[in-house]
Amino acid sequence: MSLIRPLRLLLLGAPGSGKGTQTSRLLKEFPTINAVSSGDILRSEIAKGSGIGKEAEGYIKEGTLVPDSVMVKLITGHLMNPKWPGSGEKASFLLDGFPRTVPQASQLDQVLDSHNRELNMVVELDVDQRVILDRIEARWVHVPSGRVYNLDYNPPKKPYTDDVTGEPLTKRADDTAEVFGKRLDTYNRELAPLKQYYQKRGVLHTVSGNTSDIIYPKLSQLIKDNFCK
Ligand code: G5P
Ligand code: MG
Repeated sequence: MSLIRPLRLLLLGAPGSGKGTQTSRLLKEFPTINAVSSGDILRSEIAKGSGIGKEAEGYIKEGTLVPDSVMVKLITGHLMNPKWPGSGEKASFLLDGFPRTVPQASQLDQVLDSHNRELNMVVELDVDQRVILDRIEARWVHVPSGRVYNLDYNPPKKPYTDDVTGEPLTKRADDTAEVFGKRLDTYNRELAPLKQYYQKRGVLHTVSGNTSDIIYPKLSQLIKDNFCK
């Protein structure tokens, strides 16, 4: 499906609500979208052993947020990098996991607005938080690509192995019941002011459902209604 004008989308959603899952599905249906996941970028920095990775690792393991200044620099640097296909004025992009505080949102807006690339759709994935913990405990990931599996819901073809590269899958260090509880608390604390911020900008939508199969058609339709006709 092709877009008739650039989509600049942010997905908001609790840990495990399915932001990564919805992103992969959107990229299949709308191949011109370029996606950025702040969590995936941080995990690849950790895997590389970079300075930012070393700084971020402790926060992630604790289930707390990496400081706003670090995140804004890291992600806006990515969005503005001319080598990234999503960086042009006419390009479409999707943000997964950034911004997640009001200071991050307003600093990102300053950068994007000054390049005529303001966010034009923010969608909250509203999933009952009681169904999420089971998913997280069954999640396995392929860090280099960001591909996400679930032993029950979307298992890899070969157990604990990435479908595309054949490399082993790993568990995320923050996918334990204890750390997950903290991540959820952090999300719930930041969500209301962030939603209010985007509501004022007139770009906020919410899609509700307790499985990704229920949410996806609603999300896809929202994009088609606003960006395909
Ligand atoms: P992340 O990496 O952004 P979270 O906590 O926001 O992490 P997470 O855990 O990556 O979000 P998700 O992407 O919303 O969750 O969910 P997902 O991976 O698609 O789905 C979860 C699991 O459920 C998968 O196994 C999937 O297969 C399965 N699943 C999906 N749908 C269904 C379904 O319908 N049914 C079932 N049964 N299963 C399903 O951030 C990590 C950390 O990085 C730092 C923070 O420390 C953060 O905690 N960070 C930031 N810090 C500051 N500012 C920022 N902007 C930051 N961004 C990241
Ligand atoms: Mg994710």
